[in-house]
Amino acid sequence: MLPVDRASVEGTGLDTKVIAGTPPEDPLLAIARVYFKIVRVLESFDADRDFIISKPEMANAPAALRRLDINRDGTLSAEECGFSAGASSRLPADLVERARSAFMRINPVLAALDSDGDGMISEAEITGSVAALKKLDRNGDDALAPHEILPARDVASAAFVIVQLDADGDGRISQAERDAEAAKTVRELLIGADRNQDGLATEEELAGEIRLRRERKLQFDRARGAAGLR
Ligand SMILES: [Ca+2]
Ligand SMILES: [Ca+2]
Ligand SMILES: [Ca+2]
Ligand SMILES: [Ca+2]
Repeated sequence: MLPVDRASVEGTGLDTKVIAGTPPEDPLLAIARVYFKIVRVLESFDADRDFIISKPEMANAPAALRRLDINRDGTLSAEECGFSAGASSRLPADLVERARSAFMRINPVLAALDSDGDGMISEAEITGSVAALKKLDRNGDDALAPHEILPARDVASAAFVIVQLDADGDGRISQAERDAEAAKTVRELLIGADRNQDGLATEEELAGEIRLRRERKLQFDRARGAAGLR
């Protein structure tokens, strides 16, 4: 598709600049640039740095993963995959542990590679990485584009809430954890998420509630716009 508009058709003089054939940039590309640096596994896969994992780059995944094994123990820890607790090493150890496990779980490429979900990529999982990556290729074009690699926003937001508040580390927010001071700003969200009112909000329930609220807000904004109340 060529971006042709009135100005590029009418002869308006010799200084007219005609820009043609530049495809619109994938809006996810800007996010991918940052994301590939965080999830170092992706940076290691992406040899030509176009933020797409091509078929040959997928085929080379085991070798690319082995390069990340800094301590040469044959497995990749979350840290070797790019996890970092940040500069403030004063964070409580249990919070760092929850963040580490969320890092391996919510980043689709890491979740796919860590097939047994133990938070590390073993030698066997490195060997099986080509097949694991293929499962992420939803549109079957033999390449992984940013839309197939980036985590779903609602899932990431829910995981963030769990990491912050899940004091006993069971992956859910209990009533007691909900009543804690730290939960003050999201208490209403947690109560809303607990649909069956068993006093527990799971990561899945939370992601659903966040998605629902975002959709409702979108609808509200649209209705307001349609009514000329912008
Ligand atoms: Ca690439
Ligand atoms: Ca290692
Ligand atoms: Ca594993
Ligand atoms: Ca694809």
